Amino acid sequence: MNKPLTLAVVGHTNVGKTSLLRTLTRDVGFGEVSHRPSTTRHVEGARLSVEGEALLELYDTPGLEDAIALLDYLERLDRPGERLDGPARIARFLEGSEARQRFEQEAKVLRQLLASDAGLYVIDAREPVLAKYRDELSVLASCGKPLLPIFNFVSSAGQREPEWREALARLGLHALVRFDSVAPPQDGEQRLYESLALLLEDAREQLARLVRNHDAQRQERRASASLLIAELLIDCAAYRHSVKSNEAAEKQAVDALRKAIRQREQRCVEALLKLYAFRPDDAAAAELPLLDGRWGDDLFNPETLKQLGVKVGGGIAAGAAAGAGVDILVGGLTLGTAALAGAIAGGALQTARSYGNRLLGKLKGRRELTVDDSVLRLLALRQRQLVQAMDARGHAAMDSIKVEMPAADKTWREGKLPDALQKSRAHPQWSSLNSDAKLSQPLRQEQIEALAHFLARE
Ligand SMILES: Nc1nc2c(ncn2[C@@H]2O[C@H](COP(=O)(O)OP(=O)(O)O)[C@@H](O)[C@H]2O)c(=O)[nH]1
Ligand SMILES: [Mg+2]
Repeated sequence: MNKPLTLAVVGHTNVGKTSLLRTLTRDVGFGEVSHRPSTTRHVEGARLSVEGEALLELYDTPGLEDAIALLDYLERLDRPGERLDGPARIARFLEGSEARQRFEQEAKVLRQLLASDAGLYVIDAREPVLAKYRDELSVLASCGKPLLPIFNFVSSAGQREPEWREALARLGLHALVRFDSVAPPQDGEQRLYESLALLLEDAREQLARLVRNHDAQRQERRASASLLIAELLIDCAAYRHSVKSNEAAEKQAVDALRKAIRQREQRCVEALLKLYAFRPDDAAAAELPLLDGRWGDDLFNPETLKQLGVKVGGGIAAGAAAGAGVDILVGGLTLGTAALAGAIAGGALQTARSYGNRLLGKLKGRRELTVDDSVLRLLALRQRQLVQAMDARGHAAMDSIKVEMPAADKTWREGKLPDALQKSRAHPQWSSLNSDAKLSQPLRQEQIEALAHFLARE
């Protein structure tokens, strides 16, 4: 077993050091992130392990606040006739009394860097390269530890990357990584660890393991997300509620159905957020691409469906159920439930639906409420958007998730619905929302997996 590689995350105050740690550890609760300067007052660490083996330790540090004065002070530490090198000067500084008084904050940072294998120097790429930053870099570089500059805020307008590159090159720092901790690039971690491996030859294998593990986890998360979405869709597709055919009872039943579906969607959202290690409210207040956003409230609005480009099927357009997003199928004595179930199972659902209105007018008895195809489409689209947004989101992000419309999601907008959903229509017992649910049926599991597979492949 190797010793974990230790890294000190250093840099000026408020450049995003704590944010970088949050994103690298996928821990939204790490430390305290604030736009106020000097929030991080002491050194705090986090450990990344793979299969129980600690591979990497990251230490957050307070920002360097007075590097100009410190550099002046360091330069005056040489005694007459002496010319100390960087690390010797830092050592002398740390032994002296100023390290416990005036430069207490700076001393904490330098001690941590000296105790680490390397430093990640976080840069707010929007800032001009001011004297205080040059001096800070000069102090840090004189510790004799490898330093990897990390460009944060690179997705912001007005960043000054070229200026920074030049300043870094003058100090002999040529390797650097662009890593925005709020919106990290897809391969951001990989690049970061690979660049580190160039500076730390001995840690190459450890870092490669981290990268592999990172990839594997991403894949696993996606697979689990697909399963969660598949289960949601099957729960909703198989949902069926039989109701007496009178206006009041129907209205009540339709309301209850809508509520149940919304709650079910919210449960899926919460499970997905948890899977991606985000907080429950990271998306609840999110602006959906829809109306101004309470998650789930506009699910049954035909306008919403239109906005999303979901093809609105017969059920919604046809009058009685207009705006309901609910298929009203006709059951009861005359038609016979068996006949109806047969029609559904035989794939004649569309037919049952187009005749729905006419039959409705003629038949009395019980009606069956199910969720319209368009609602299933919308549910699928939304959850997929959420997953995409979380995939691209750093754990340092503070704003709520903004879900953009994926450009090419034709399958769910207008294509034929996957077989698993068609099948589920005929199996009310597959829906956890139905009171007579039998969820452990192998056939149900099979369909969930098939649908998850389909979702993951897209
Ligand atoms: N937009 C954006 N904001 C960031 C990023 N990194 C940090 N911030 C914000 O910058 C501020 C300072 O971040 P923090 O991590 O506390 O900086 P520290 O003092 O260096 O630890 C906070 O308001 C963060 O939300 C980033 O990559 N993009
Ligand atoms: Mg901090």
